[in-house]
Amino acid sequence: MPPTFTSSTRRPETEVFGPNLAHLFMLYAIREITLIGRALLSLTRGKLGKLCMMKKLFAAGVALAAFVAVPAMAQDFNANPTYGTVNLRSGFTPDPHVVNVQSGGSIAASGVSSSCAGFIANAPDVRLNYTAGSLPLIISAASAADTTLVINGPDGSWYCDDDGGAEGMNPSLRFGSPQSGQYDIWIGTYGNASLQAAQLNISEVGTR
Ligand SMILES: [Ca+2]
Repeated sequence: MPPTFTSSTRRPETEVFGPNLAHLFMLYAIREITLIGRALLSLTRGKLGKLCMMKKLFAAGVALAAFVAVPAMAQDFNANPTYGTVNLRSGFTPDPHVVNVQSGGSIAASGVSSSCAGFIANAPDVRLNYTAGSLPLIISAASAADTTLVINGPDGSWYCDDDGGAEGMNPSLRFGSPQSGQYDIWIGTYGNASLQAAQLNISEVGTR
């Protein structure tokens, strides 16, 4: 039996498929008007348009940089150190060089590395610009509180200690053959974010 169209499956008479010259001409006209409009816009906007695009690209770049940078590191070793910069050349006197600081901050040092302890600030507490000789470099803290050390060395590596110092729960880091360059130093408070009075000692003598 041949198929038959019922009223519900029959295409309506008004719906036309295939080429329709009037329709094509209208599309063509719309396309031309759009192109002319765009050309006029770009002429009038000129440098402003370019500036807007550069701003957008810059914003996108900043957003991407932030996205890349944030998970990598909270500590900012480019920030100005809270308790100043120290410039020392091997053989300096007096030894130790002492800087009075407040340990601690709101950031868990474990974010730097799982081997780091305590709470530290974002900006370094002290920056040491060191010119090495043949002596070791010992960086330690002394405090009545339990303090920690986090150091970003000239090689870009992170060094941490909690209780390796001479007394109590003081931290100490010893560089046997230290590199010359920038040491960014954070003194942390172990276990909580409180600020505690502490002494940072920079020395070339002693064992720890
Ligand atoms: Ca400690």
